[in-house]
This record gives sequence, C-alpha cells and structure tokens, in this order.
Amino acid sequence: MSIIQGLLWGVMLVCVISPSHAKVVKYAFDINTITVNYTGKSVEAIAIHNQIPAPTIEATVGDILEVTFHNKMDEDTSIHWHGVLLPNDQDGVPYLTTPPIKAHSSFTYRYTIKHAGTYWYHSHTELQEQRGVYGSLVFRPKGGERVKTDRDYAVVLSDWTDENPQQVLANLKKDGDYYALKKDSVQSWWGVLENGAQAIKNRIRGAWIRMGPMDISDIGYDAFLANGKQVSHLDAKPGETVRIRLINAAASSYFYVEFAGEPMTIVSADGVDVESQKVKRLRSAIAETYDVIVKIPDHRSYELRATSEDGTGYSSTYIGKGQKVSASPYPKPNLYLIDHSMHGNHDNQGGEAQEGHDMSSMQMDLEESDKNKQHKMHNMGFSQDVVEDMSDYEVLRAVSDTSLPKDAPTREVELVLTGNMERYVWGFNNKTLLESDKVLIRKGENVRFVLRNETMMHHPMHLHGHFFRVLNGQGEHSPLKHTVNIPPMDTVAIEFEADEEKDWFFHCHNLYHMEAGMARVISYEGTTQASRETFSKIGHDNLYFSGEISALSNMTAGILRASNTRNAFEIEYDYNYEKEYDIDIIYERSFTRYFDVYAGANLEREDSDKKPDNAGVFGFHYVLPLLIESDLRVDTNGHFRFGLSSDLQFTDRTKFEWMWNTDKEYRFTLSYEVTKTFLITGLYDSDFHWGGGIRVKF
Ligand SMILES: [Cu+2]
Repeated sequence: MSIIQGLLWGVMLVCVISPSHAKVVKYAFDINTITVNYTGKSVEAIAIHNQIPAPTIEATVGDILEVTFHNKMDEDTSIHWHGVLLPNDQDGVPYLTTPPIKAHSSFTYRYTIKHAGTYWYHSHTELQEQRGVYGSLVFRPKGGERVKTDRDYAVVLSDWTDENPQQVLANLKKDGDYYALKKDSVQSWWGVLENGAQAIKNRIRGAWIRMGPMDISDIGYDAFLANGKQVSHLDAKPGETVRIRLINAAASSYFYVEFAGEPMTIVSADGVDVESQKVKRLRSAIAETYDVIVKIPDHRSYELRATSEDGTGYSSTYIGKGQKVSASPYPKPNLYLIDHSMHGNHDNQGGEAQEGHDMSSMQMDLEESDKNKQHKMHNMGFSQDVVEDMSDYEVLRAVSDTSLPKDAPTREVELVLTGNMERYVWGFNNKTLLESDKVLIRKGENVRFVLRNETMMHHPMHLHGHFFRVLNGQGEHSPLKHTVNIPPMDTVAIEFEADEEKDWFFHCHNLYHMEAGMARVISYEGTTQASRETFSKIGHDNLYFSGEISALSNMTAGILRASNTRNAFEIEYDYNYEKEYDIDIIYERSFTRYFDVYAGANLEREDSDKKPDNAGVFGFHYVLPLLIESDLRVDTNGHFRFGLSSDLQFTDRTKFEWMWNTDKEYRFTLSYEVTKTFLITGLYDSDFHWGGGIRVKF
C-alpha cells in the first residue's frame, strides 16, 4: 500500500463534543500486513496504520475514546487495552469479552477514560503481537502531569524475529532449548568445568532436583527495537527535562534500561504515580510501563539503552543533539553461576520447600517478610538513595494509601506457576488454560492471589480490568500494578478489590507461555458468561510434528512424533539393513513433567534366522534425580523390561547420549550439531555394534 493510500484510509484524530459535554476523541486505523526489513531480510509483519509501533493514542481523563479498526487482513484480529479500566465488553480478548475483529471487517471500541497514565494497546489474537501489532496509550490527567517536564515521549520497546512466530512456537514445542545455540546460551559440561566449583555445584544440585540448566529466555531474537528502530533519536535541548514513557511491548523479552546521563527518576509504574525514585538501571518485565524523567545536561546526545535480559542485544534511543554519549553496556549474564535457590525469598532451598506449605503459614511468611522489608526501608531512608540496579519492586511506593476496603471478606487463591520445558507446556497448578476451570470470585471481596513460581523462568503476570496491590513491603503504600514479575522459585502476593463483573483474563504476558497454556479466566460469580466453548476458542492445543532419522554405516534409526499438551503418538525404529529390526508404535499420555504412561506395539526381529516377535506393550516413563529417564514396560508375552537413559551436553554442539536396559541392550551415541537440522553421529550399539553417519532432525 502506498503512503498516500495509507493516509487516506487511516483517518487520524477527530474531536467532537458529545451531548454529555465529554469530549469524544476519535481515531481510525487500518490493520494490515506489511513488509519490513530490520535485519537485511524482507519479511512479513502486521501493522496498525502501516506503522510499527502503531501510532500513539492520546486522550485526557474524562474524554470518551472511540477507536475504529479496519481489519484488512485475511485473518481475525483484536485489540486489547493493556492496563486500562474499561467496560468488560471493550477489553478486547476475543470470544471472552469482545467479538474478534473478523477478516475484512471493522470494529469500534468506545470507552470513557477514567484514569491517567502510560498504557499500551496490542492484538490479543494468537501471536500477532510478536509481528508488530502494538502501540502506546498516553492518558493525561485533567490539570496536567503531577511532575512537570519540558518534553514528553513514549518509547516502545520490543523484540523482533524474522521467523514466523508460529514457527518459533513449533520449534520450542520440539525442543524447549531450540534457540540456545542461536543465543549462545547452551549449558555444556565444558562450560560448567570452565566456571569452576560453584558452577559444578549449581549444575549437580539442579539436576538432583530434576531441574534442567537455567536459561533466561526461550527465543533467539534477530533485533531489539525502540519505537520500531534499533537506533533512534529524540529531540531535547540542553538543560531540558524529558519524561520517557517506557513501554515493554516485547513478546518475550525483559529489558535492562539505562541512561547515559545522571540516574533516571521513576515517577510512575504501570501508569500509576509512585514516589520519585532515582535508579541507575531499571529492569522492565514484559508488558510493564514505567515513566522516568531524565535531564539533558549539555549539547550532546545521551543514549537510553534497553538491553534484553539475556544479553543478546539492545536498542538505543539517543536523546538530545550532538556528540553521542553511550550508556554503560549491560554484561551478558553468566548462566552457569546463577544459583536457582537464591531467588527464593523464604525457606525455599532448591526445590524442597515446595511441598507441605499450608496456606496459613504461607500467608504468615508473606506478612512477616512484608514487615521486615518495611523496617529495612525505613532504616535505609531509601527514597533519597539511588538504586543501582532495580530488578524487583521493593522501592516502589504509591503516592497515596492503596489499602483495600477494611470490612470486605478476603478470598485467597493460590496459583503455582508450573512448566514443562521438554514439551514446552506452561500452566498453573500443572494445568493449562484448556484443562482448567474458571477462578471464581465474588463482587465485594478482597481477592488475594499468592503466586508461587516453581519454574526456572521469570513470568510477568497480567490481570485484565483491575489494578492490584503488589505486597512489596510498602504497607499501605503498596504500589498498584497491572503486571507483576514472579521470579524463578519465588512467591509474590497481590491483592485487589473485586469491583467488576463478568470474566477477565489473567495470564503470563510472555506471549509463548500464554499460548502454551499459562492463563486463567477470572470470573465473577453470578455474572460469568465464559463457557467450555469459550475456553476452546481462546486456548489452543495444536498437534506438533517432529522427528529425526539417522543414516549410519551399521544401521538406520528414527523417530516420528506427533504431540500436543498431554498426548503423543510415536513411531520409533532401528533397522540394520539386513533382516533385524526393532519398532515401537506407541501412544503416550503425559501426567506430569516427570511421569507419562504409554501403550502400543513392539515389532521385533532379533536374528535374521528367527521369526519376527510381535507383542503389545504397556509401560511408563519416570524422570529420576540427575534427570535420568527410567522406563518400565511389560509386553503381552509377560516379559518385563526396565531401562535407563540420559544425555550429557559436552560442548555447545557435542552431545553424548546413553541408554541401557535389562534385556542387556545398550547404546552410546555421540553427535555433533552442525545446524539445528543436520548432525554428524557416531555410536556403539550392543546389537548393531559400531557405526557412524548423519542424523537429520525436522
Ligand atoms: Cu511465563
């Protein structure tokens, strides 16, 4: 589409005075596919008004905002107003609250602006957000900002991959560590040894509690963007103060944000004012917003750098004119030296304290830690200090009392954040959205969510339609947020006043985690409309196909697999080019990360002069400490077999695999990964002996 057409079709701002004297602020935009080139390669993206990010939508508290979207695509879309309090039917979660914007149709969202702040809007349809459907919202308070500045800019941070996001998800479903090589975050034993005693201890302790090596991100990105560019510029004159409205619109990246000049002053978090706090470096979780104020001291151009937490790249926004001043680089974290148990805030040592935690003691723990933190803060006189590295919420303090109504009954909901990296399945309490029921709450209650993260990753949890208090130790001044990070192996409590109706989405804002099941529907008893059918429209459980074939000098082997969240069909074969073969055809049902049950058939011919031996098989897999997989099976001839298998990542590209079973079969395999699909392999097998060749993964 040409620029002229774009301008003609996308009618910008129109203001009308409505009969109720509220100003109506109108926008109209197209949503369409466009071609972008961020990396030297032209690929398809989706844009609002032909722009990535979409245009900033501005309005003032009290205005009626009316935004029409014309969907020019062949697929459905939707727009969610992230962090905005609005009527349920304007919230933009397709099928749950608002109808989808069907292919080649239009939809107008209309609501009154009730509160000021920095928010954003984005597609809530599948993985469209990753392809560019996001933009900033600036809602101004009626009499101007509480903290005045000379300039005011929105800086929208995002991550970009040239791959189709659906392909990204399919790759992760095959192998949760699919992008480790691209991100240079493979956790090899060579690397463990290079990093010494602490790394060895971390690795063994992790494996003992059946946790794979720590990683910070799932996806290898091709670029990180600020306002749609890797390097961008904003005007400011020497001596001016600038309000930067930082919006983390990334699909799955946390950012460390640092300014090249004097420390930034945080004045607002998730759109809500907080007491001014100076920070040198700020970590922004996915979907959070922060307003920070910076000062341009002289005739130079100061960098605002947002580095992805995994250290694989950054975007630069230069503010001011003249010679460039760089922010200090954020070093790539050494994954080998991250101790998982360090994140636990209470008595979580490794993974042990995960069981037998009854709710009352959990609550006491949280309240106790709340008091301790308050005490600590008070002694520190924290607000005068500059925080070097703000990676939690301890210093965020609301400007007013945020206490919930004192006389309302409290409902406590415990949600354990769970994940299975092997199958790339995420959820709460070991259930995906599709497997779960609604979380029922009642209007008039104070609702407290206790969010306990049992995974090795950060999860940015977002609640639609409400602000919640994060119990961060600030007592009555606990900050109000719409998105809260839950660190690995940590527990965070949030609470809110249930003052709405109908159904609201609550989910991890890592787009791929949400799509893989980490979401719930929060429903107000009596007014809920969500049915099982609704769930099946907002959640997906697609079948993913994967496989590998080895062509070796002594044999050929392969696996073909089709799987979704709980089920897998698998064909596995070995064949020695003569008359000996061993084929398993099984159906497998996964119950937990550690346990699955299978049934099927085994077709085997052990010797070329013997008859084939076909039998039905039934068995289970169970993951043992040190991440060793055990396999116990019985066949229809009454024959039992027990086996063990595991692997060791020697170097970034070299992997050693082994298996052994009570039929005295064993195999050692060594593979070198040339690419994600092509490997060179050598093995020794008890039946087929030495061999070497190639292995293709798909
Ligand atoms: Cu998550």
